[in-house]
Amino acid sequence: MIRAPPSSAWISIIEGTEVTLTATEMTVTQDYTFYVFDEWIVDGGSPTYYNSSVAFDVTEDVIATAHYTKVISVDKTLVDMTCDWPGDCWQLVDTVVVPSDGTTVQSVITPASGWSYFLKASGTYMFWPNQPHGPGTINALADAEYSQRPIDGNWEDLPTHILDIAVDGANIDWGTYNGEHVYYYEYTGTGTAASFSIYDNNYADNIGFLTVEIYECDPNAIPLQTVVNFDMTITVHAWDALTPGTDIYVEDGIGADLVVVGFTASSGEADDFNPGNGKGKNKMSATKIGWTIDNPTVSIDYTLDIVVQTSKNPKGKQEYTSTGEHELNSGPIVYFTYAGTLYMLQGPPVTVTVVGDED
Ligand SMILES: [Ca+2]
Ligand SMILES: [Ca+2]
Repeated sequence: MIRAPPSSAWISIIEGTEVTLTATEMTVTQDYTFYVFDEWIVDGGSPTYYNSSVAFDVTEDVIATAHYTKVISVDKTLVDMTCDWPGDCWQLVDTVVVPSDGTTVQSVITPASGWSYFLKASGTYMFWPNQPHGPGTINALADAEYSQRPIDGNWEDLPTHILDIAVDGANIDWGTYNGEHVYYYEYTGTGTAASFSIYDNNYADNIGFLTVEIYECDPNAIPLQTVVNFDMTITVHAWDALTPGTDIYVEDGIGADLVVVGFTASSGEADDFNPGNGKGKNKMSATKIGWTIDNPTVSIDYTLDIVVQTSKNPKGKQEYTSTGEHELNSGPIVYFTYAGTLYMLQGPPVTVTVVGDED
């Protein structure tokens, strides 16, 4: 494991630095070797490169963001967040009415790729009206998974999922029969709208609809004192060849209110350690994860997947115990060598918001 020497040995650069461009010409002192400036600045004229700076012609004062992507980039994203189901974390984000005429309907929201959702299907529709039943007739009903047999009025699960709600064009199993006709299904987002339809072999006699509600965990509305799992991914990408023989070292600090459940590196070696700053009474200390990447190949994503969970605080209560914004860390730092110089690149943090009434 390679550990980073003191940060003072590096030239520090921060991803996403804001630079103010003042009309009509502004010279930015960042070393343009590393920075890429927002595309739209080109509207104000092509940048001019000097020895270690870059100048733009702009017609009015603007604030631009400089991205550090010409040599190497680091990103950190929250790729999923889950809590126990059911629970306060889960919030209704969409309600989809599924007609019984075979039409496919789509969610308004776009479930994020890889994120966890719960679908709640409820209601009944009439799939076979006015069938002989005893001395009279019955309007046979169906719900998301089961349907009534006219001959005895019993609810049964027909083979091949006929009369059920299909999700994204696929027949799914909504589970065991529920007399209230309410079913739940854990769903993973695909990055496109979820679609629903009722599968029948004769739509002409159908009347009514079913309802699908979509629930998700919102990172901007995490309830107090709830166990939450956060799945995060750090992505490192080399845009230019680095100095041969120099490993990239990435370090990520996990807040003291979280515990590391696990991590997996796509390449290289990762390990967690405790910097030892939590020795005092009842003090909780942060964990760090160090990740050494072998010399990176240009234009390949190197990823470190990290799962953390809210921990218990010194009083034994489940975090989070206070509302407001919480940074899951201060952002990953990448240490690397380029053209003989050591650099340290600060990546973005992941921020969540805790809501609720504090005691
Ligand atoms: Ca029918
Ligand atoms: Ca069924």
